[in-house]
Amino acid sequence: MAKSLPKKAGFSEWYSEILLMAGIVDVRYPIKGLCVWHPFGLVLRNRVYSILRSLLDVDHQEALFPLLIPETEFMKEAEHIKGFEEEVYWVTKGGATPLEVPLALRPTSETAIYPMFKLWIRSHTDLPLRVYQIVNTFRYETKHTRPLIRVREITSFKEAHTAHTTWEDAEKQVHEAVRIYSEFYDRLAIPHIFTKRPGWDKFPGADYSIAVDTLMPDGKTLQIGTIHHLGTNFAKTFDIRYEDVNGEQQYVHQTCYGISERCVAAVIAVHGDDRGLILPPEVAPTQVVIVSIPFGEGKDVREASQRVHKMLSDERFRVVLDDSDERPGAKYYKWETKGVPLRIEIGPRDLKSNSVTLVRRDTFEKTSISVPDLVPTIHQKLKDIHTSLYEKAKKSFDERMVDCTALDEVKTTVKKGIAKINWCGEEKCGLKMEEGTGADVLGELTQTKKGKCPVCGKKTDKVVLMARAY
Ligand code: 5CA
Ligand code: ZN
Repeated sequence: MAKSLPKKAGFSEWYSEILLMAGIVDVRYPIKGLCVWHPFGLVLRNRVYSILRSLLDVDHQEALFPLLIPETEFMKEAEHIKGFEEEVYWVTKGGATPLEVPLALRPTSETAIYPMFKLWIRSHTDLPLRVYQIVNTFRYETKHTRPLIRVREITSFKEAHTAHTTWEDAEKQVHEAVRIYSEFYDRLAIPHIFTKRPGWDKFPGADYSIAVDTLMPDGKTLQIGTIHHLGTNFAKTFDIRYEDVNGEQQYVHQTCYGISERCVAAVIAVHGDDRGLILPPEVAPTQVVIVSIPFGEGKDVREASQRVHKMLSDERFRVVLDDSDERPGAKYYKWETKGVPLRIEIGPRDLKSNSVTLVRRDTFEKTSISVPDLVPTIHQKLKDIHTSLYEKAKKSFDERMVDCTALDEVKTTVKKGIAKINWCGEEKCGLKMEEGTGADVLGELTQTKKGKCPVCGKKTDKVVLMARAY
C-alpha cells in the first residue's frame, strides 16, 4: 500500500512527500542539498522553462558560459566577493596536481561573463547587449536546505545579463525584466509582488535590487526571482567600455536578473491540495487522462477510449490513456497525485449515449460531455482551470497581505502572511523592525501611503513589506 499524502495544512511534510509521490525530485542523492530530477519532474521543469525561454527569446540571445571561474577573475569585484565568498565551492587540484589558479564553481556568472563582455563590446552599435543562459550553479548554503527551494546545486539557474549605453537605459531594462517576470508568473498562475530590496540586502555589486516574491501555504514568502541594476560597478572592475557617438570611451551600464527552480517549487506549493499536485494546464506534462471503466467483456469501452485518445492526440492535447489493469479508483488517485488537470471517464453508460464523463482536478466538478463536443469543451475547460487556479491563489494571497501600523500587528500578521507597513527609509530603523518582529523586510513598494515610521516616528510615505521568508 502506497504511503498516503499528509494534509497540506502541515505544509512542510506535505511538500517533502508530494515531491516523492508525484515523482518530481529524489532527495536521496548522497550529497546534502543536491537532488535528482525524476523524469516526470523534469518534464514539468522543462515546460516551465520553455515559457521563460519564449519570453526571453524575443530580444535576448541564449549563450552558454563555462562552469569554472578562475580565482583571479572571481576576486576582482570587492563587494561581490564579500557577498559570495562563504558560499563558493573551489576546485583546487587537477588529478594530483595542485592548480596554479584555483577555480570557483560559479555561484552566479557575472565574473565568468563580464570578461567576455569586455571583448565583445566595442562600440555603441554593440549595445544594448542582452544575453541569458540556463545552467547549474553551486552555492554552499549554510541555512537549512530544502529541495527546489534552497539547494546547493541550483540546477536550473536562468540568468540574464545586459549592457547599455546609459544608466537610464539599464533602468528601462530593469522595468522590462519586471514585465517579463510578471508575465512568466501569470502564465504559471502564481500571484506575486515586486519590491525594491533594502540597501543592506541588495545583490553584492548592485546599485539596487528588485525582488519578486510569492506567498507559500504556511505564510512564509518565497523569493522567486531578482532583478539587479548593476550601474557601472562591474564595468569598472572588468573594464567594459564602448566608444560613444563622439568617439569617446564610456563604461557600459549593466543589469542582471535571475530565476531558479524555485519557480517550480512555487507551482507545486501554491496550487496543490490534500490529494497532490494541481498543475496549470500549460505546464502539465499530461493535460488529460482517459480512464476506461470496462464492464464484463469491456471491448467496446476499450475501443471507444482508444478513439477518444486518438481524437485528442490529433488535436495536440497531451493525453494519456490509462488502460492498465488497476482498479479505476487506484488510477484516479495516481493521476490526481500527478496533478493532471482533466480526467475523462468512459464506462458502458457513457458509451450508450456517445458521451464521456469529464472531471476537473481542481474542483472535482463532473460533467457529461457528448463526444462531438469534447474537443472544444476541453479547450475551454483548460482555460477555465488556469483562470480559477489564479483567482483562488490570488484571493488567498490578498487575504494574507495586511496593512499594519504598529510592529505588534506586524508580529501577528507575519505568522500567516505579509505585513505592509510604513518605514522612514533609514537602515537602522529597518533593522530594528526586523529585530522587533522576527520577520524580514522584503523591500519597498512603488505604491506609497502617508504614515509614520514605527521605529523613529518620522512622517513618511514609503511602504515596505515584511514577512518570514524562506
Ligand atoms: N546574478 C544575480 C541575478 S542573475 C543573482 O545571482 N541573483 S540572486 O542571488 O538573487 O539569485 C537569483 C534567484 O535565485 C533568487 O532570487 C532566488 O529565487 C534563487 N536562488 C538563490 N539561491 C538559491 C538556492 N540556494 N536555491 C534555490 N534558488 C536560489
Ligand atoms: Zn525610522
